[in-house]
Amino acid sequence: TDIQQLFNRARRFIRDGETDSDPPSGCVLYVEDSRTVSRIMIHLLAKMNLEVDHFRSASDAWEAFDEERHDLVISDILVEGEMSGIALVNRLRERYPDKTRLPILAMSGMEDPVRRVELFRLGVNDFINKPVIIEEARARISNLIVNKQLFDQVQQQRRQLYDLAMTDPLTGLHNRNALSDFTRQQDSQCGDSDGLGLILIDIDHFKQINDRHGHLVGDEVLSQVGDLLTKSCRDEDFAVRFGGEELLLVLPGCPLEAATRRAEELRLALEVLEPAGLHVTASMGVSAVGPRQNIELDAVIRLADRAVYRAKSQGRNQVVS
Ligand code: GH3
Ligand code: MG
Ligand code: MG
Ligand code: MG
Repeated sequence: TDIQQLFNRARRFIRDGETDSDPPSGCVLYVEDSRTVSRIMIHLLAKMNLEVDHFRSASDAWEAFDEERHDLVISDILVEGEMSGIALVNRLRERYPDKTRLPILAMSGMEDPVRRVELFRLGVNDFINKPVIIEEARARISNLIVNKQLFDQVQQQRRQLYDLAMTDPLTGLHNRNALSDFTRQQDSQCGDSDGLGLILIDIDHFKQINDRHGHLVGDEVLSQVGDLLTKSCRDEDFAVRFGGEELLLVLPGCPLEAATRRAEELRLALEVLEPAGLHVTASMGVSAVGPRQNIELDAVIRLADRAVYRAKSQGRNQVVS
Protein backbone atom coordinates (compact mmCIF):
# COMPACT_ATOMS: atom_id res chain seq x y z
CA THR A 1 0.00 0.00 0.00
CA ASP A 2 0.97 3.63 -0.34
CA ILE A 3 1.12 4.08 3.39
CA GLN A 4 3.44 1.07 3.74
CA GLN A 5 5.71 2.56 1.10
CA LEU A 6 5.87 5.80 3.02
CA PHE A 7 6.64 3.97 6.26
CA ASN A 8 9.39 1.96 4.61
CA ARG A 9 10.85 5.06 3.05
CA ALA A 10 10.88 6.85 6.39
CA ARG A 11 12.39 3.81 8.12
CA ARG A 12 15.14 3.41 5.53
CA PHE A 13 15.86 7.08 5.79
CA ILE A 14 16.17 7.08 9.58
CA ARG A 15 18.05 3.77 9.81
CA ASP A 16 20.61 4.37 7.08
CA GLY A 17 20.85 8.12 7.45
CA GLU A 18 21.48 8.18 3.73
CA THR A 19 19.93 10.34 1.09
CA ASP A 20 16.55 9.14 0.00
CA SER A 21 16.84 6.84 -2.99
CA ASP A 22 13.17 7.24 -3.81
CA PRO A 23 12.34 10.76 -2.67
CA PRO A 24 8.73 11.80 -2.22
CA SER A 25 7.20 13.87 -4.94
CA GLY A 26 5.43 16.97 -3.76
CA CYS A 27 5.38 20.71 -4.07
CA VAL A 28 7.25 23.33 -2.09
CA LEU A 29 6.40 26.99 -1.68
CA TYR A 30 9.79 28.65 -1.46
CA VAL A 31 10.57 32.23 -0.40
CA GLU A 32 14.09 33.52 -1.02
CA ASP A 33 15.34 36.84 -2.32
CA SER A 34 18.99 35.87 -2.78
CA ARG A 35 19.74 34.61 -6.29
CA THR A 36 22.71 32.55 -5.19
CA VAL A 37 20.89 30.70 -2.42
CA SER A 38 17.71 30.18 -4.43
CA ARG A 39 19.70 28.75 -7.38
CA ILE A 40 21.25 26.13 -5.09
CA MET A 41 17.97 25.33 -3.33
CA ILE A 42 15.88 25.10 -6.50
CA HIS A 43 18.46 22.71 -7.91
CA LEU A 44 18.34 20.59 -4.76
CA LEU A 45 14.53 20.54 -4.66
CA ALA A 46 14.38 19.51 -8.32
CA LYS A 47 16.83 16.69 -7.61
CA MET A 48 14.56 15.62 -4.77
CA ASN A 49 11.74 15.27 -7.26
CA LEU A 50 9.89 18.23 -5.73
CA GLU A 51 8.08 20.92 -7.63
CA VAL A 52 8.98 24.45 -6.57
CA ASP A 53 6.93 27.64 -6.54
CA HIS A 54 9.61 30.22 -5.88
CA PHE A 55 8.94 33.80 -4.79
CA ARG A 56 11.28 36.65 -3.96
CA SER A 57 8.84 38.31 -1.58
CA ALA A 58 6.85 36.94 1.34
CA SER A 59 3.68 38.79 0.30
CA ASP A 60 3.74 37.20 -3.18
CA ALA A 61 4.22 33.80 -1.53
CA TRP A 62 1.33 34.47 0.85
CA GLU A 63 -0.89 35.28 -2.15
CA ALA A 64 0.17 32.11 -3.94
CA PHE A 65 -0.08 29.70 -1.01
CA ASP A 66 -2.51 26.86 -1.64
CA GLU A 67 -3.01 24.20 1.03
CA GLU A 68 -4.10 21.66 -1.59
CA ARG A 69 -0.94 22.18 -3.61
CA HIS A 70 1.85 22.86 -1.16
CA ASP A 71 3.33 20.16 1.09
CA LEU A 72 5.95 22.40 2.64
CA VAL A 73 6.79 26.09 3.00
CA ILE A 74 10.47 27.01 3.03
CA SER A 75 10.97 30.62 3.94
CA ASP A 76 13.97 32.85 4.24
CA ILE A 77 13.53 35.02 7.32
CA LEU A 78 15.19 38.21 6.13
CA VAL A 79 13.56 38.96 2.79
CA GLU A 80 13.15 42.24 0.98
CA GLY A 81 9.70 43.78 0.73
CA GLU A 82 7.11 44.99 3.18
CA MET A 83 6.34 41.52 4.55
CA SER A 84 9.04 39.68 6.50
CA GLY A 85 9.55 35.93 6.68
CA ILE A 86 8.44 36.13 10.31
CA ALA A 87 5.16 37.77 9.28
CA LEU A 88 4.61 35.02 6.70
CA VAL A 89 5.20 32.32 9.33
CA ASN A 90 2.80 34.10 11.69
CA ARG A 91 0.04 34.36 9.11
CA LEU A 92 0.41 30.77 7.96
CA ARG A 93 0.37 29.47 11.55
CA GLU A 94 -2.63 31.58 12.38
CA ARG A 95 -4.55 29.87 9.61
CA TYR A 96 -2.95 26.40 9.94
CA PRO A 97 -2.03 25.88 13.60
CA ASP A 98 -1.42 22.19 12.99
CA LYS A 99 2.31 21.76 12.34
CA THR A 100 1.83 18.34 10.79
CA ARG A 101 -0.72 19.60 8.33
CA LEU A 102 1.44 22.48 7.15
CA PRO A 103 5.17 22.13 7.81
CA ILE A 104 7.29 25.28 7.69
CA LEU A 105 11.05 25.30 7.32
CA ALA A 106 12.83 28.57 8.12
CA MET A 107 16.17 29.52 6.61
CA SER A 108 18.45 32.22 7.82
CA GLY A 109 22.00 33.18 8.60
CA MET A 110 21.28 33.67 12.28
CA GLU A 111 24.25 33.49 14.54
CA ASP A 112 22.13 34.18 17.60
CA PRO A 113 20.67 30.93 19.00
CA VAL A 114 18.09 32.89 21.03
CA ARG A 115 16.55 34.22 17.82
CA ARG A 116 16.58 30.71 16.35
CA VAL A 117 14.69 29.39 19.35
CA GLU A 118 12.23 32.24 18.90
CA LEU A 119 11.43 30.93 15.40
CA PHE A 120 10.37 27.58 16.83
CA ARG A 121 8.16 29.38 19.31
CA LEU A 122 6.48 31.11 16.37
CA GLY A 123 5.65 27.74 14.89
CA VAL A 124 8.31 26.73 12.38
CA ASN A 125 8.94 22.99 12.27
CA ASP A 126 12.62 23.16 11.51
CA PHE A 127 15.46 25.51 10.70
CA ILE A 128 18.35 25.59 8.23
CA ASN A 129 21.32 27.81 8.85
CA LYS A 130 22.99 29.69 6.02
CA PRO A 131 25.32 29.02 4.32
CA VAL A 132 23.33 25.93 3.38
CA ILE A 133 24.86 22.51 3.84
CA ILE A 134 23.21 20.60 1.01
CA GLU A 135 23.00 17.21 2.70
CA GLU A 136 21.54 18.73 5.84
CA ALA A 137 18.95 20.67 3.86
CA ARG A 138 18.05 17.55 1.93
CA ALA A 139 17.58 15.53 5.11
CA ARG A 140 15.47 18.17 6.86
CA ILE A 141 13.26 18.80 3.81
CA SER A 142 12.77 15.10 3.23
CA ASN A 143 11.77 14.49 6.86
CA LEU A 144 9.15 17.21 6.76
CA ILE A 145 7.69 16.10 3.44
CA VAL A 146 7.55 12.42 4.44
CA ASN A 147 5.81 13.29 7.71
CA LYS A 148 3.32 15.55 6.00
CA GLN A 149 2.42 12.99 3.36
CA LEU A 150 2.11 10.27 5.96
CA PHE A 151 -0.25 12.55 7.87
CA ASP A 152 -2.33 13.16 4.73
CA GLN A 153 -2.62 9.43 4.11
CA VAL A 154 -3.71 8.76 7.67
CA GLN A 155 -6.30 11.53 7.40
CA GLN A 156 -7.59 10.09 4.14
CA GLN A 157 -7.82 6.60 5.61
CA ARG A 158 -9.58 7.99 8.64
CA ARG A 159 -12.17 9.62 6.37
CA GLN A 160 -12.63 6.37 4.45
CA LEU A 161 -13.09 4.41 7.67
CA TYR A 162 -15.59 6.97 8.90
CA ASP A 163 -17.61 6.69 5.68
CA LEU A 164 -17.48 2.92 5.94
CA ALA A 165 -18.73 3.03 9.53
CA MET A 166 -21.61 5.31 8.57
CA THR A 167 -22.82 3.58 5.40
CA ASP A 168 -25.03 0.56 4.87
CA PRO A 169 -23.15 -1.62 2.37
CA LEU A 170 -26.21 -3.15 0.68
CA THR A 171 -28.17 0.01 -0.12
CA GLY A 172 -25.44 2.63 0.06
CA LEU A 173 -27.71 4.63 2.37
CA HIS A 174 -26.66 5.97 5.75
CA ASN A 175 -26.84 3.45 8.57
CA ARG A 176 -27.99 3.75 12.18
CA ASN A 177 -24.60 5.08 13.31
CA ALA A 178 -25.02 7.99 10.93
CA LEU A 179 -28.59 8.51 12.14
CA SER A 180 -27.40 8.65 15.77
CA ASP A 181 -24.90 11.35 14.79
CA PHE A 182 -27.58 13.25 12.91
CA THR A 183 -30.03 12.91 15.80
CA ARG A 184 -27.49 14.18 18.33
CA GLN A 185 -26.76 17.15 16.08
CA GLN A 186 -30.44 17.84 15.54
CA ASP A 187 -31.38 17.56 19.21
CA SER A 188 -28.52 19.82 20.28
CA GLN A 189 -30.04 22.60 18.17
CA CYS A 190 -32.74 22.76 20.87
CA GLY A 191 -35.63 23.97 18.75
CA ASP A 192 -33.48 26.32 16.70
CA SER A 193 -33.99 24.30 13.53
CA ASP A 194 -36.25 24.97 10.54
CA GLY A 195 -38.19 21.82 11.35
CA LEU A 196 -38.17 18.62 9.34
CA GLY A 197 -40.34 15.94 7.82
CA LEU A 198 -39.87 12.19 8.15
CA ILE A 199 -40.94 9.36 5.85
CA LEU A 200 -40.61 5.87 7.28
CA ILE A 201 -40.89 3.27 4.53
CA ASP A 202 -41.58 -0.40 5.20
CA ILE A 203 -41.59 -2.73 2.19
CA ASP A 204 -44.76 -4.81 1.97
CA HIS A 205 -44.60 -8.58 2.39
CA PHE A 206 -40.87 -8.56 2.06
CA LYS A 207 -40.57 -11.88 3.85
CA GLN A 208 -42.63 -13.40 1.01
CA ILE A 209 -40.16 -12.04 -1.54
CA ASN A 210 -37.34 -13.78 0.31
CA ASP A 211 -39.33 -16.98 0.75
CA ARG A 212 -40.42 -17.17 -2.89
CA HIS A 213 -37.36 -15.87 -4.71
CA GLY A 214 -34.50 -16.28 -2.27
CA HIS A 215 -32.50 -13.98 -0.08
CA LEU A 216 -30.31 -12.69 -2.92
CA VAL A 217 -33.32 -11.45 -4.85
CA GLY A 218 -34.53 -9.84 -1.63
CA ASP A 219 -31.16 -8.11 -1.36
CA GLU A 220 -31.43 -6.89 -4.95
CA VAL A 221 -34.89 -5.46 -4.25
CA LEU A 222 -33.55 -3.60 -1.19
CA SER A 223 -30.61 -2.27 -3.13
CA GLN A 224 -32.83 -0.93 -5.93
CA VAL A 225 -35.29 0.62 -3.52
CA GLY A 226 -32.27 2.25 -1.85
CA ASP A 227 -31.24 3.69 -5.23
CA LEU A 228 -34.73 5.05 -5.74
CA LEU A 229 -34.49 6.87 -2.40
CA THR A 230 -31.01 8.17 -3.12
CA LYS A 231 -32.18 9.60 -6.44
CA SER A 232 -35.14 11.29 -4.77
CA CYS A 233 -32.94 13.05 -2.21
CA ARG A 234 -32.18 16.76 -2.28
CA ASP A 235 -28.73 17.77 -1.02
CA GLU A 236 -30.00 18.39 2.49
CA ASP A 237 -32.01 15.15 2.73
CA PHE A 238 -30.77 12.20 4.70
CA ALA A 239 -31.71 8.65 3.71
CA VAL A 240 -31.14 5.88 6.26
CA ARG A 241 -31.51 2.14 6.27
CA PHE A 242 -33.40 2.10 9.53
CA GLY A 243 -33.95 -1.65 9.86
CA GLY A 244 -33.96 -4.74 7.64
CA GLU A 245 -36.52 -3.58 5.07
CA GLU A 246 -37.34 -0.29 6.75
CA LEU A 247 -35.92 2.87 5.25
CA LEU A 248 -36.13 6.36 6.66
CA LEU A 249 -36.04 9.67 4.83
CA VAL A 250 -35.21 12.75 6.86
CA LEU A 251 -36.28 15.92 5.07
CA PRO A 252 -34.96 19.09 6.72
CA GLY A 253 -37.19 22.15 6.30
CA CYS A 254 -40.03 19.99 4.99
CA PRO A 255 -43.46 20.42 6.68
CA LEU A 256 -45.99 17.59 6.98
CA GLU A 257 -47.91 18.35 3.76
CA ALA A 258 -44.76 18.54 1.62
CA ALA A 259 -43.35 15.38 3.20
CA THR A 260 -46.65 13.60 2.54
CA ARG A 261 -46.48 14.68 -1.11
CA ARG A 262 -42.93 13.39 -1.37
CA ALA A 263 -44.02 10.08 0.17
CA GLU A 264 -46.87 9.72 -2.29
CA GLU A 265 -44.47 10.39 -5.19
CA LEU A 266 -42.14 7.71 -3.85
CA ARG A 267 -44.96 5.24 -3.38
CA LEU A 268 -46.01 5.71 -7.03
CA ALA A 269 -42.42 5.49 -8.26
CA LEU A 270 -41.93 2.23 -6.35
CA GLU A 271 -45.11 0.75 -7.81
CA VAL A 272 -43.66 1.03 -11.32
CA LEU A 273 -40.03 0.34 -10.41
CA GLU A 274 -40.26 -3.48 -10.53
CA PRO A 275 -36.96 -4.13 -8.76
CA ALA A 276 -35.52 -7.53 -9.72
CA GLY A 277 -38.52 -7.86 -12.05
CA LEU A 278 -40.99 -8.00 -9.16
CA HIS A 279 -44.02 -5.92 -8.30
CA VAL A 280 -42.99 -4.33 -5.01
CA THR A 281 -44.93 -1.88 -2.85
CA ALA A 282 -44.36 -0.21 0.48
CA SER A 283 -46.32 1.30 3.34
CA MET A 284 -45.19 4.72 4.46
CA GLY A 285 -45.64 6.74 7.60
CA VAL A 286 -45.09 10.49 7.57
CA SER A 287 -44.48 12.77 10.52
CA ALA A 288 -42.99 16.21 10.99
CA VAL A 289 -41.68 18.65 13.53
CA GLY A 290 -42.34 22.35 13.01
CA PRO A 291 -39.80 25.18 13.06
CA ARG A 292 -38.48 25.97 16.57
CA GLN A 293 -40.56 23.12 17.99
CA ASN A 294 -38.40 21.45 20.58
CA ILE A 295 -39.15 17.74 20.05
CA GLU A 296 -36.53 14.98 20.09
CA LEU A 297 -36.05 13.27 16.74
CA ASP A 298 -36.65 9.83 18.26
CA ALA A 299 -40.15 10.94 19.25
CA VAL A 300 -40.87 12.09 15.68
CA ILE A 301 -39.61 8.74 14.37
CA ARG A 302 -42.01 6.95 16.75
CA LEU A 303 -44.88 8.99 15.25
CA ALA A 304 -43.86 7.90 11.75
CA ASP A 305 -43.62 4.31 12.97
CA ARG A 306 -47.16 4.44 14.30
CA ALA A 307 -48.32 5.83 10.95
CA VAL A 308 -46.62 2.90 9.15
CA TYR A 309 -48.47 0.51 11.43
CA ARG A 310 -51.76 2.13 10.43
CA ALA A 311 -50.84 1.98 6.72
CA LYS A 312 -50.21 -1.74 7.13
CA SER A 313 -53.49 -2.42 8.90
CA GLN A 314 -55.43 -0.35 6.37
CA GLY A 315 -54.25 -2.59 3.52
CA ARG A 316 -50.58 -1.65 2.77
CA ASN A 317 -49.22 0.22 -0.32
CA GLN A 318 -50.31 3.58 1.09
CA VAL A 319 -49.12 6.71 2.79
CA VAL A 320 -50.41 7.67 6.23
CA SER A 321 -49.54 10.92 7.96
P1 GH3 B 1 -45.14 -6.40 6.20
O1 GH3 B 1 -45.83 -6.11 4.92
O2 GH3 B 1 -46.04 -6.52 7.34
O3 GH3 B 1 -44.07 -5.40 6.46
O4 GH3 B 1 -44.44 -7.82 6.02
P2 GH3 B 1 -42.91 -8.12 5.85
O5 GH3 B 1 -42.77 -9.52 5.43
O6 GH3 B 1 -42.31 -7.11 4.98
O7 GH3 B 1 -42.36 -7.84 7.32
P3 GH3 B 1 -41.55 -8.75 8.32
O8 GH3 B 1 -41.07 -7.76 9.39
O9 GH3 B 1 -42.37 -9.89 8.79
O10 GH3 B 1 -40.33 -9.31 7.51
C1 GH3 B 1 -39.23 -8.54 7.15
C2 GH3 B 1 -38.26 -9.45 6.46
O11 GH3 B 1 -37.14 -8.75 5.94
C3 GH3 B 1 -37.69 -10.48 7.38
C4 GH3 B 1 -36.22 -10.50 7.11
O12 GH3 B 1 -35.71 -11.79 6.86
C5 GH3 B 1 -36.07 -9.66 5.85
N1 GH3 B 1 -34.80 -8.97 5.80
C6 GH3 B 1 -34.28 -8.12 6.70
N2 GH3 B 1 -33.07 -7.68 6.28
C7 GH3 B 1 -32.83 -8.27 5.09
C8 GH3 B 1 -31.74 -8.20 4.15
O13 GH3 B 1 -30.75 -7.50 4.35
N3 GH3 B 1 -31.83 -8.94 3.03
C9 GH3 B 1 -32.93 -9.72 2.77
N4 GH3 B 1 -32.94 -10.40 1.64
N5 GH3 B 1 -33.94 -9.81 3.65
C10 GH3 B 1 -33.91 -9.09 4.78
MG1 MG C 1 -40.50 -4.17 8.79
MG1 MG D 1 -42.96 -5.69 9.13
MG1 MG E 1 -42.20 -5.05 5.67
